[in-house]
Amino acid sequence: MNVNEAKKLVMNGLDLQQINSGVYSGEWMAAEGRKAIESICPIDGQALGSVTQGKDKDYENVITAAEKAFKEWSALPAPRRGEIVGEIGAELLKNKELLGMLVTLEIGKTVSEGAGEIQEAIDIASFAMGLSRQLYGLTIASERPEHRLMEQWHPLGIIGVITSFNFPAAVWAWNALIAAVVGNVTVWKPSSSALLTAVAVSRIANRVVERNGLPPIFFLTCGSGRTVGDLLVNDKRVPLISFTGSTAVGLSVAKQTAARFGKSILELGGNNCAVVTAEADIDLAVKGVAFGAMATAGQRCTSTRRVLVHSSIYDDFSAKLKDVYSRVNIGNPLDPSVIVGPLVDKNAVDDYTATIRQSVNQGGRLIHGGQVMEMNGCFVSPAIIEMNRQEGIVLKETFAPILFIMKYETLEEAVQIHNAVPQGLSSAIFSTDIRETEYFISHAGSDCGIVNVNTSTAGAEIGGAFGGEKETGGGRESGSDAWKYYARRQTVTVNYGNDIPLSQGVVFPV
Ligand code: UN1
Repeated sequence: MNVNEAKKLVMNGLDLQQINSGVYSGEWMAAEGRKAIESICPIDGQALGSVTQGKDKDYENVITAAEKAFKEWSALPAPRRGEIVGEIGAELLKNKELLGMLVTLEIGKTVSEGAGEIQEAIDIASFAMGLSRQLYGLTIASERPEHRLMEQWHPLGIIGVITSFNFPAAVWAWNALIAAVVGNVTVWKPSSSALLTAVAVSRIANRVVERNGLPPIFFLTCGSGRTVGDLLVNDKRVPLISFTGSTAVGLSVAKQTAARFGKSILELGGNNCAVVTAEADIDLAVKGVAFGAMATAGQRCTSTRRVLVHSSIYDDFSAKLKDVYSRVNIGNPLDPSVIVGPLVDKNAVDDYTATIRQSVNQGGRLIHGGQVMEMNGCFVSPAIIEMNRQEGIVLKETFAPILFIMKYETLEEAVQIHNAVPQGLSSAIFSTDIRETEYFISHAGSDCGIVNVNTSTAGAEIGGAFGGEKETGGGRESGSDAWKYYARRQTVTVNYGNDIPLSQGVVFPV
């Protein structure tokens, strides 16, 4: 399908023609006198559409509506909230193909990955629905007679969700749908590279809430980080900010929220590494590393950026990897045979070129790719760069398909190199030897939040908690018990006796 056909299909199918507003407070803000921001399609460099950005007063309208909606939403029993979130999942499923294609048009994912993105949101909806009947608290044995001690979890209120371009629907869903079953409402500031996806998804989710006779709970404020982002991050009425983006911006978000005693969930940069040992199934490792490094054109937080290969298999592995790279189809991501689409924008292309240049200046040998393609749009060829030592540019995250390949001799040395970067999101080991794989997942092994054995650093399922250590920010989102971040814990002591016995044996004879 060509880009113009896809644009027509998506804009009509999702009924996006009439929406030109990027602010939703229960109704779409009127456009007059507001600045429009364009959404540019990275496949052809043309505008896909535009939405308007609000002013301070429009932001106030959103927060006022959110405070009101929170009262009503949090009063519903959690399983009822879960049913509504389940219905949102069903609506997303109905629109999966069109929404996936919109993701392809806005940020350049392949059609399969665009559909996968929406599937990830559907998966989290069903997870959240089940969770709505399992928001358990504890009962604790009290040291006092005729006392009961327990803990329960209450919603926080308004959650600010700031997302990046690369998972423009899924990461919103991780936050907004889990927050919703816990009883919260959300205000979303999406990336300015994925505005229409944010409009489309918010509209679908709120329609479901409204048809259940409730006020909308998924609010939207499109705009730049410096305007809308700062308002949200510094707003005392927003007790939690969930931020996905760069380490530099994340650090400032953390400081600003802490300064007002707000909480933050940070999902920042990754510099993910795969270790391929002498005992690896080499063909499987090649596939896992190729997917990790090239999927989403290397623009996932979980993308494989480094591969450490045992010296005894280094030549074999790198020859096979180069062979896979040379067979990869780069181009229009709407074409199902294409597996590497464009980078998100021209800035990303500049970062790619600068990183390749710096790597070569720092002693790297470009053994595959590394060129900007002579095509309209933001296409580059995935690069493999051999490095003798891990230093300089290798320690930085570049959101592009650039893979650094290095040699190692012992697994201890590999783990030491693996961990010697500032980031700590995802990691992988490829080995058929249980002693090696167990070592890698032990406390002495990978220091990341996510560790994979014989599979890629990228492509985590929603059932586990997602996030990482060190400069990745320490946050956890999505599955497992990450829901607790969106709740306040309350410890409850109930005395059902006729006296006031005191804890720690204290006497107070009044
Ligand atoms: C991200 O890049 O911010 O694990 C999220 C993965 C996806 C999510 C990535 N499920 O690659």
